[in-house]
Amino acid sequence: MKTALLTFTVLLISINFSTAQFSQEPLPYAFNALEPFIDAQTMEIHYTKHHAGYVAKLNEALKETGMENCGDMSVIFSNMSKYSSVIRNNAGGHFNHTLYWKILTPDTSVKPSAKLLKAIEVDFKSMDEFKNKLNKEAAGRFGSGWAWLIVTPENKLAVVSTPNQDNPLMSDSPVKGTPILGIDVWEHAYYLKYKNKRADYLQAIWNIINWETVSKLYDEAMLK
Ligand code: MN3
Repeated sequence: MKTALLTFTVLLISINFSTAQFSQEPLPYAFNALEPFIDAQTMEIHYTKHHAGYVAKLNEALKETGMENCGDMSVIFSNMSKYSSVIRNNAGGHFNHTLYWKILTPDTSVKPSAKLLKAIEVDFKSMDEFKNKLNKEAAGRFGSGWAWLIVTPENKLAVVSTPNQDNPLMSDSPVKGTPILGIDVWEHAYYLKYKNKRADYLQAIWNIINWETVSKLYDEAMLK
């Protein structure tokens, strides 16, 4: 009986330890759904190779360091400097892409909530000024990285950018806040269709922003 219980316990522990901590959510639309603004091949490679790669490498790195049961992503981000650069890059990569898929939509008719629109007008003067500011930040990010609309700790909206797969939730990020919209400006996000013309990708992406999701994330961030 004791042996059986021990075997059962060992089995439970081994199942627990072999469970991958993080996984990709299904893409909420087809690979070709964002055409012509983002092409199907880019979406497929981006989701099944790049994002999937970040998740696999993150789980592997956590397992190697015995940290696979460290908790959720916020635990990693709030203690960022304690983790290796492999965990940093791949945890960021997983979180950032999960947000990116969510804030895009094939439905080109969605609008921001009245509350979010008001906040954008207060903090950036107008929707156009906001878009220009974000595009400028995204175009100006040298090399690979992200441009964000964040809710700051003071509950203001701000446009910032971060290098590589960093984001404003990381405890050692020079810009801090809750991202509610993130634009991937790595070349893998646009190069097949737009080649070197990052600015064209940045113009096109405004057609497919899921303002419903961004508005919901804004409400959630304001409650924090
Ligand atoms: Mn990417």
